[in-house]
Amino acid sequence: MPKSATDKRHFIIAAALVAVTTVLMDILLKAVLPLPIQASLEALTIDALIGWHLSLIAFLFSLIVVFMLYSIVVFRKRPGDNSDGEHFEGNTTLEIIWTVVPLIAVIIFAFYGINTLAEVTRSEPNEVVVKVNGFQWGWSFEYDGVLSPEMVIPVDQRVRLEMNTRDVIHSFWIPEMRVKQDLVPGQETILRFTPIVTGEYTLACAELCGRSHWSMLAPVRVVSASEFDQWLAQRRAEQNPALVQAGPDTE
Ligand SMILES: [Cu+2]
Repeated sequence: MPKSATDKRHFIIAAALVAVTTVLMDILLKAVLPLPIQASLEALTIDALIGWHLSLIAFLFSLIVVFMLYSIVVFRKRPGDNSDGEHFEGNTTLEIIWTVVPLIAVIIFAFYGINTLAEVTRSEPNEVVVKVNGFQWGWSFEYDGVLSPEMVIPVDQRVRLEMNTRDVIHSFWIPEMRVKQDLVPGQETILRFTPIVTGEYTLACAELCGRSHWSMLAPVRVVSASEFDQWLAQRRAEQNPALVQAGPDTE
């Protein structure tokens, strides 16, 4: 077989092995990734981005490891062969390819990332506003003057959290919603998401913030719109009976 044909055969075999390994690594990575349920619209968007990243990681891993292992095994030193390897210097075409292709991939992913961020952080009219207060070591929530130790939010409605901390940096994180945002002393930070699955979740602080950081948890309930209105009216009545008696304009 002429040398160029042999090279071509090696390349085709290695490329086929890269393709198969990419698919297997992609399946493996996505199977072992311990992601909780997708309970918000943002979870769908963010997981799609994570998925593409994992596919790219699977491909790059396979490209490097398969070519390396193939070379180690197929081109190993045979008994009695003491000859040197063939001498060659550089390959301009190859260098152009491995510069331009990753550059294009990085640009595509940058645009994809920017679009995802814009989508996840977008504002909407009629957002449900919750003021979130973080402190060492707990959370409190306020709905237009109504205080609550648990966070209750309506399903399928965009929530805007206006977050403040009275001491150190904390971080608001409900894994099922995927989004995460720091609370910074002296500066209000905003976090938006749209819950799509009713149920009970746990809010955790995701920033190491002191001795009892581990216990900085709060219950979160995603309920139907009518249940939310009922809950809010009830809490308002409990906290300020005078306001409720004053008339409907206090709602
Ligand atoms: Cu904290």
